[in-house]
Amino acid sequence: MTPEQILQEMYDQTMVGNGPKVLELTHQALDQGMEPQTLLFDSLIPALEEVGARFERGDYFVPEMLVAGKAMAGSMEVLRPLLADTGVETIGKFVMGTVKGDVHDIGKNLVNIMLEGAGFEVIDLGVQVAPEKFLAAIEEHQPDIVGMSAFLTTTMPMFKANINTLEKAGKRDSVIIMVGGAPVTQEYADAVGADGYAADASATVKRAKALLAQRRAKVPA
Ligand code: B12
Repeated sequence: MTPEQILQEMYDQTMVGNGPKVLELTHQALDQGMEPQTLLFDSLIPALEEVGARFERGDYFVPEMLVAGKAMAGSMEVLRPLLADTGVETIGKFVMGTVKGDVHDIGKNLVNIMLEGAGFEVIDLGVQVAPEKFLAAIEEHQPDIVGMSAFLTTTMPMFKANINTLEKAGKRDSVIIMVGGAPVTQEYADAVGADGYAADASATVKRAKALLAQRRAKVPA
């Protein structure tokens, strides 16, 4: 198969949630020397975007979203070590979680991979993370940045709830807070009082580095 054929086939098989085939194609593509980023950005992510669009139109239902998500996640497990170059020196600590009430984790996991690749130590709290759990993780790990992910308009208000909990505990100013997820915008991030927002994983890495540099320039180590 040509690289274009592999990307197309991977897209089609992700859309129908054929995990084993997507995994096989992932290995085949890598064996042929294709870049992991190409598989991610030119096949897997577009496939999930289309799955979301079909769900919105009523052509797909939750089970279809679930199997498509699983198919992508299986491939990401193979791509993860290739994207996250472990040789990089640690540049900062990042605690990350999907907010309470929300189980979407594919976008968050992708951000984690890219952050690790850029040299961040990432502590992943998983999904459905309650405000108290974010607080406990901050107290335990003392991260530079806390990232909160939300994929539902109904769970986005948890950003504010989390920030309120940190404020009450006197921890708000000890961390940089970044928020993200499909429905989140810069305006929303500003409205809840987050320090940073990014629309995708590579923008998150850039923004995280910039926020960290700003903070370190202000606070002498
Ligand atoms: C797969 C999927 C699921 C899977 C999730 C599997 C999993 N393990 O994640 C399952 C089937 C479980 C699911 C369930 C539901 N889902 Co759903 N799901 C999706 C789908 C198709 C893809 C999401 C995804 O992973 N995309 C791929 C990644 C790579 O997305 P991304 O946005 O590009 O990610 C980037 C950024 O967001 C950013 N980012 C992400 N996190 C963070 C964090 C920080 C700090 C930063 C800075 C950046 C950042 O970086 C990421 C990487 O580049 C979307 C459609 C869509 N277009 O988003 C719907 C979607 C999010 N789901 C939706 C809905 C409605 C639901 C359900 C309520 C359905 C139902 N009736 O039960 C449930 C809710 C369950 C719950 N309580 O959470 C709606 C939400 C609508 C809304 N406006 O709120 C969407 C938009 C579908 C649609 N078009 O209607 N879903």
